[in-house]
Amino acid sequence: MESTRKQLIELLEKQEGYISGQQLSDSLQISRTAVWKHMNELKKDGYEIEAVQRKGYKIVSYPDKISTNTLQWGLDTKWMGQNLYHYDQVESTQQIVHEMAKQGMPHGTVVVADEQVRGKGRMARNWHSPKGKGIWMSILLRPNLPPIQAPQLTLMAATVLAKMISEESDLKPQIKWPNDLLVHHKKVSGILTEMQAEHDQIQYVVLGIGMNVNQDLSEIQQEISHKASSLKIESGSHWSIPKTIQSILRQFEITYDQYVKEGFQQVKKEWERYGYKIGEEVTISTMKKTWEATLIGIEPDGALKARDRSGNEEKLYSAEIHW
Ligand code: BT5
Repeated sequence: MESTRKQLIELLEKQEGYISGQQLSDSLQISRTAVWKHMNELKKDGYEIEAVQRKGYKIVSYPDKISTNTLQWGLDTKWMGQNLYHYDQVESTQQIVHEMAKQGMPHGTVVVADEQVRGKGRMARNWHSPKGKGIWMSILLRPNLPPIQAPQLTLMAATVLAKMISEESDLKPQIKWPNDLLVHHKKVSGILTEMQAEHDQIQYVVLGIGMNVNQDLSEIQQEISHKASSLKIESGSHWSIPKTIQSILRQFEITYDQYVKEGFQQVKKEWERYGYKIGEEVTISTMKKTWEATLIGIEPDGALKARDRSGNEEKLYSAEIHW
C-alpha cells in the first residue's frame, strides 16, 4: 500500500503532462479502481490532483501539511530521509537527532518539526521557528571523516540550499560565509552543524537547517526584520513545504555522495559561485586591526580567504566582516 502510493506519486511527478489511468494501472500492476482509490487518499493528504477524461491525471499542487507521509511519498532518494520523523512541536530538532544518534539510528535519518519552541542558532543564539511557516529540520550524518573536515559539511549544505532555491525559483541565492543563505541581501536560511568526535574520527554530525519559507513580512520578528526574509516574501509566491523539503533531501544526497567520492573541490567551486561578495572589497576587523580586503574564496578547512591592498593573503576564521 505505502510503496504503491510512493510509486504512484513518482509516476505522476515524472510525467510532464497527464498520465492515463490505464498507464498507471499497468505500471503499478493494480486495477483502475485501485488507482482511483489511491488518488482519493492522496487528495485527503492535501494533494490537488486534476483528472481529465481521456487524458488522465496530473498533480496540480502539493500538500502544505507536513506529515511523515507527505514527506516520504515521492521522495526518490536512496538513503537520505528514508528514516524520517515528523513532529508537530519540539524544543529543537537538533536535540532529538542527538538522542537518535546515541541510540544508533542510521546515516541519513531526518527529523522535521512544524514548530520549534527553543530553536538554536550558533553560539547559543536563538532561531525563530514559527509554526507551519518554515523548514526546521535536522539530519544525522555518519561521515567517515576526520573532525577537521567537518566545516566542509556546512559549506556543502549551503551549496545544497542555494542550488535548491535556484532550481525551484527565479531567485538568485547567495551564501554569506560561513553559513547564511541570503536572497536580496537578507537571510532566509541558516545552518547549524554539531559534531561528536572521538579518536580523530567523526562519530556523527547533526546538521540543522532552518529555512524561512512562507512567512509574510508582518510575520518576521521585528528585531530581525531588517536582515531576515522568507522565500515567499522574496519570490512573491507560496511554497509547498513538503515539496521543498524533498527537493533539499534529494539535492543533499546527490551533493553529499559526490563530495564523498570526489572530495572538496566541487563543493568549493559551487560555494564560490554562490558566495556573497566574493571578488568584492569589504572591511574586516579583528581584535588587533581593521583593514580593507578583497574576498577571494574558501579554504578546505572552512576559512575565508582575503587579499589586502598590498597583495597579502590571509585566512579568516573568526574575524568580523562589515558586509
Ligand atoms: C544559524 O545560526 O543561522 C543556524 C540556524 C539553524 C536553525 C536550525 S532549525 C533546525 C535545527 N534545530 C535547531 O534548533 N536549529 C537548527 P546563526 O548564524 O547563529 O544565526 C542566528 C541569528 O540569526 C540570530 O541571532 C538572529 O539574529 C537571526 N535569526 C533568528 N531566527 C531567524 C530566522 N528565522 N530567520 C533569519 N534570521 C534569524
